[in-house]
Amino acid sequence: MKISTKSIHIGGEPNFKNSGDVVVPIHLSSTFARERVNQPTAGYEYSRTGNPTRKALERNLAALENGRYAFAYSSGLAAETNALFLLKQGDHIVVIDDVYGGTRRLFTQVFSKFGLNFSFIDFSGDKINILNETINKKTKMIWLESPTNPLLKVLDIEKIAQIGRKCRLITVVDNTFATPIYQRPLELGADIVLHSTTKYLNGHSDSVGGAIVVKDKKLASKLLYLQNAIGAVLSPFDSYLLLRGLKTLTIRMQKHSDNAHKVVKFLQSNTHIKKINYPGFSGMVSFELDLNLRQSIRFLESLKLIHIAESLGAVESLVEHPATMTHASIPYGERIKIGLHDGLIRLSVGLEDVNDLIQDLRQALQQCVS
Ligand code: P1T
Repeated sequence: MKISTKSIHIGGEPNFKNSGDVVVPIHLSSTFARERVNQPTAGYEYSRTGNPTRKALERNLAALENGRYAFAYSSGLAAETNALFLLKQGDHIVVIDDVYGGTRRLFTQVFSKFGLNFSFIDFSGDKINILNETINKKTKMIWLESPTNPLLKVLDIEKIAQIGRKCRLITVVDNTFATPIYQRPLELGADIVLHSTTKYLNGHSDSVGGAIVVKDKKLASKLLYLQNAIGAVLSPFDSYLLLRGLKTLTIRMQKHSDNAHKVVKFLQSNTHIKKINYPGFSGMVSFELDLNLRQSIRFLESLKLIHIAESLGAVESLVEHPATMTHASIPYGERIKIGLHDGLIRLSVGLEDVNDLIQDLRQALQQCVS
């Protein structure tokens, strides 16, 4: 089955013994009655442990990433929390330097208190060998986003996963920006693929969620245990919304990508833009304005159609200022070292008519320098 077919059908197969629904019903029951003490009905006991709507979603997500097991959580950060709880005190994790600000905050401000140690380094492109120098006896995990947030660097997942395998590490790939339409990390040798489903997978800015997909049975049984023990699970209603959003993932991603290509072409013609980051697929673009902080803010506030908002990957275009919004929790020196300057703007190109988007960007660029 091709991915667009999987996203519509897997997990939602009609049950002809019941009513034959073609849409997965929302099972709100928090618990499930059983006839015998030792026999949960159809495998369900309690909705934190397992819920039929969430299960349908998890089957769909596993299929999309070509994995075998999927787990849905109440947010992307909850998914990350579950992945980190695979480790123990004293373990070391090598992390790509350009990650979502909230991810860095979770690692440096929360998990470091419990004895996990993190090295944030740039191992993109020909800097990949830095990995070998940074990995030590205590290293247990390599963590990356590709494309990264917000500089949109594309990493060589296959080579990184090879290094991970050789050193017996768990390679985690946050696939939020690429989605399984453009990149399937498990096929490239990664052990864990992770998503903030809040973004492209749901696609409509009306649900916060996260997911993990794996192939390995042992890893899956540890994650299943943690999902229940930690309890940050996705609700039945959000699971339904996500299943609904996923049905149009392929077609949405094609249009995000088409629109982004055209927006990039327009931005290239503007003299106030000194650098554009666009990986050539998906709908995320970031660019650096040759302007001061005040003018950059003025640009954002002059946009009429494109909303200034955190988050990305939805039908409506969103724009944000990483230095003061999504990555504000990173100390100034660190931020500049990574390359997150005050003039950097991140744009999530939505599904509007691209000429309306370009017109909005054009008038805002004129406003901010006038
Ligand atoms: O917001 P949440 O669903 O908890 O997901 C966290 C997260 C994880 N990974 C990546 C790559 C992300 O971009 C995010 C969340 N990012 C934003 C809210 C943002 O505007 O970048």
